[in-house]
Amino acid sequence: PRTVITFGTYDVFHVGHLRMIERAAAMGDRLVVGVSADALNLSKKGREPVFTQAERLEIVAALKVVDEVFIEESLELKRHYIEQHAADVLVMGDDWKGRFDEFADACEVVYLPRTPAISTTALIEKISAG
Ligand code: C2G
Repeated sequence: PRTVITFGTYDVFHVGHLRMIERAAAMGDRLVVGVSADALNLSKKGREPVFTQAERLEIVAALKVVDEVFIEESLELKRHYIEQHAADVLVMGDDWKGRFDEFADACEVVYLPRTPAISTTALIEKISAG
């Protein structure tokens, strides 16, 4: 079986997240998703996520196409996660294009186009504007 791995914060879960996860799942037989830890998100984006890592993990784990989830503690552990889950393919959105090419010796690395015009940041702004 071909195992696919993908990573994300998935905060304020939206259809852009869903489509990326569904397309990742379609690339193999088994999908493993790493959900960014709260601390990782804070260091990466400079803000606390709206939902905690436990809540974000629970939402992603409930998706029909997701077989396994885990908390991604650090960006530096990507190779470890790929090996631990015996991933054959790493799928990432093209906002990360080129950033994970170094893992091409461990698995296939694929960047998929993002869904345009939707983001957690834009949603937060829309909601706070009232
Ligand atoms: N995404 C998308 N379309 C959008 C928004 C997001 O396809 N409009 C995809 C992203 O490209 C990513 C996934 O949804 O593949 C999760 O997005 P984020 O939660 O923003 O992920 P990010 O914080 O970039 O975390 O190890 C890397 C990080 O954990 C990735």
